[in-house]
Amino acid sequence: MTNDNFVSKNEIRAQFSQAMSVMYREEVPAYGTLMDLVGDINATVLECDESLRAQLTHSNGLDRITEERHGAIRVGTEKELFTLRRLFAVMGMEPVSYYDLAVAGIPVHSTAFRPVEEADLNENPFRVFTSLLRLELIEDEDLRAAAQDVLDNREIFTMAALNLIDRAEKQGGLSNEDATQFVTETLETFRWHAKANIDKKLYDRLHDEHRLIADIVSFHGPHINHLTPRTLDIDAVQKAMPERGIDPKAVIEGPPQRQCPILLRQTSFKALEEDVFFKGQNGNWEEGSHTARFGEIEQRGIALTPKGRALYDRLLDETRAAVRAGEGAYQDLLVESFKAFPDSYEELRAEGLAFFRYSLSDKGEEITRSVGISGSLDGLLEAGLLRMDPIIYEDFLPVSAAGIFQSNLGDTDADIVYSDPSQQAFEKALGAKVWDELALYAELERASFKACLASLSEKAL
Ligand code: OOG
Ligand code: NI
Repeated sequence: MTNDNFVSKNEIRAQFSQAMSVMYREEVPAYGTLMDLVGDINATVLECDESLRAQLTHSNGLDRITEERHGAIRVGTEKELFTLRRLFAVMGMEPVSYYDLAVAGIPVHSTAFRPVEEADLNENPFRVFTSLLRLELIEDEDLRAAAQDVLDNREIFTMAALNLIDRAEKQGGLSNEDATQFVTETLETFRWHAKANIDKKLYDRLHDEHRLIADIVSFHGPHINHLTPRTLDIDAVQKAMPERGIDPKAVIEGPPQRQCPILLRQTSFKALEEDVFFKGQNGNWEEGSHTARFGEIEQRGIALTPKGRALYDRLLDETRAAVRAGEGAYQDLLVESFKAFPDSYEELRAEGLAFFRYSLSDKGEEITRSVGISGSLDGLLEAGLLRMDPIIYEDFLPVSAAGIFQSNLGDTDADIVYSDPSQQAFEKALGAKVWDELALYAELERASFKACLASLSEKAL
C-alpha cells in the first residue's frame, strides 16, 4: 500500500476527538450543556472583539476553536503508558512536557499527548493529559501488592486496537477502513465501566489510601475523566454556569483576568457521584458509588519564555503562600500580585517574557524594495512592516492541574511519601523522551521571523 492510501493522522485525530465528545456527552450530560454555553459565549466574543478575531485569523487559529478540547486519563502501569504512547502516535499526538504531581500530594506523574507542529495543531489541537500512577509512593505494602496484582491482570486495550496499532507502525499509516475501525476500537479503552474489577472491600481500602488510587485501579480501563472545551472568556462562562444548572468550583486556576491573557486559566465543576457495582459473592454484584468524572473549561493565552514563566511561578507562589486558593481573599490578592506582570504585548515582547508569531503587516506586504530596511526584528517592527501575534500556550500547568485533581478528590490530605520528580523513570516507562515545550515555542517564533525575512527579501528582488 502506498502512502497515498493512508488517512492523515490529523484526520484520525479529528475523528477520534469527535467520537470522544459524542461519547462523553452521552455519559455526562452536563458536558453537553457546558459545550453549548461555551459555544454561545465564544460566538459573542468573536462578534464583539475585533482585535481578538484578527489575532486568531493571523495565527490561523480561528477555525480550530469550536473543535478544540482536551481530555484526561489516568493509567496504572508502565506497560499501559507505553502502549498509549503508541496509540496516540497513530493520531499524530506526541508526549509534551513532564508534570510531577507528587509535590502536591497526588501520587501520579504526567505528560500531555498533543500534536507538536503548528499546522497540525491548527487542523485539530486535541490533547490528552495522561497520568501514570506511582504505586511506589503508597506506604502500605500489602495494599500496594494487591493493587499491582489487579493492574497486572487487566488489559485496557481491545485485541483489534492492538493489532491496528501494530499495523499502523509497520505500514506507516492506516487505510480509511482501518482508521474508522481504529477510532471505534480505541474508544473502548476510554469508556466508562460501571462494573468494577474488584470487590468492595478492596475498593474501600484503596479509597482510604487515596481516592485517586481507587479510581485508577478499580475499573477495567482508564475512563476519560473530563473533556474540556476552550473558551475565549472564562469569566463569562464561570458566571453563566449556575444559570444553566452547573455548579463551578470557587476559584479559577492560573493567572488572574488580564488585558493580555497569559498561559492557561481553568475552572471545573464537581465530579458526579455515580452508581457502580462491585464484585460480590457467587457472581453477584454489590451496589456502591464512585466519584470520578467532571467537567472543565479553559481559556488559553500567550506562551511565556523561561523568564516569563519564572515570573509567573514567583507571583503565584507569593499569592498561595499568603492565602489558600479557595479562600475569599485569594482572587483579590492574585490580581494584586500580578500587577507586577506587564500587561501589554509590547511590554511582554520588549522584556522577553512571552513568545510571538511574526507575519508581514499590510505595509510589509506592499513593500517592493527593501533598501534601507534593517533586518533586525526591532527595526522591522518599528518600521511597521511586521505584525506580531501571541503564540498560544498549548500545554498545562502543574499547580493548576493539582488544583483540578484536588477539587475532584475532596480535600483529604494524602497519605503518600514525598518523592523527587522522576522524569527519567517516566520516560523509561513511556519508551520515549517527552518534548520540551519551551523549545517548541522558541522554534515557532524563530521560524515565523525567518519566514518574514525570506518574503521581504524576495519582494526586494
Ligand atoms: C487531570 C487533571 C489535570 C488539567 O487540565 O490541568 C488536567 C486529571 O484529573 O486526571 O486535566
Ligand atoms: Ni483538564
